Amino acid sequence: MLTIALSKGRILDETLPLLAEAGITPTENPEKSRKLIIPTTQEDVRILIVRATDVPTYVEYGAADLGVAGKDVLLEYDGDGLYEPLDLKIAQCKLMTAGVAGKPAPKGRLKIATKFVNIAKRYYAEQGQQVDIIKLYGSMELAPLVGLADKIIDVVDTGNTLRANGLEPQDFIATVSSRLIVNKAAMKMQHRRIQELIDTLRSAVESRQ
Ligand code: PRT
Ligand code: MG
Repeated sequence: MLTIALSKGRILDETLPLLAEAGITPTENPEKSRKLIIPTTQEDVRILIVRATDVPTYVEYGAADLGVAGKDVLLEYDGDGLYEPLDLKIAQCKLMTAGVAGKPAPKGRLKIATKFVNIAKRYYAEQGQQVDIIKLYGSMELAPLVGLADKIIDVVDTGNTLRANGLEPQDFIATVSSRLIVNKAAMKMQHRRIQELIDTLRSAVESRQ
């Protein structure tokens, strides 16, 4: 059995066409189904539906053999039991800082609100800048508007969400796309099977560029 962890939304939407090229199609629509384990047209392949930030956890502990996770999630995840053999080049965006448009940063120690606490710590350490980091779980754009923080760190695609809230993207941190991740033990135990899937997915990705 090969178990693949995916999150609903853009990652699922953009991964299913790639898996289809490897002959793997869910037998029911995962966006509509309430089931969290979805069988596929290949009897020995199943899909687990998990939160985007939980994908690396399922794969590291071997509850899933493979998964698809954003580079933002992987940079934030603290673990080393994962291979990252393939950039699927889907769900592309950027990690950026953002703040109130036209408002200069205050003097002294900045307050940074984000769900990416580890990324924030590393980024400001590299800048040699001391900051206070405030952990949030969502609606980050609100924080600078109500004085909870001076800046946020979030993923940005079109920037429309920032603009709609009077914020502007400021410093670039990293480009983000989704990666195929593989459990290390599974890669050894099911090497041929998984390598074959990686190769098929790689051709599917390349034929799109
Ligand atoms: O939603 P949930 O809390 O369950 O988890 P999640 O937000 O981590 O998952 P999901 O499915 O929203 O995102 C999965 C992955 O998609 C992320 O980990 C990123 O790698 C990638 N991705 C690509 C994005 C975006 N583009 C993106 N635009 N993730 C989030 N966004 C957000 C952005 O922060 C903004 O709030 O979408 C909103 C619209 O973006 P703009 O810039 O186009 O307005
Ligand atoms: Mg989301």
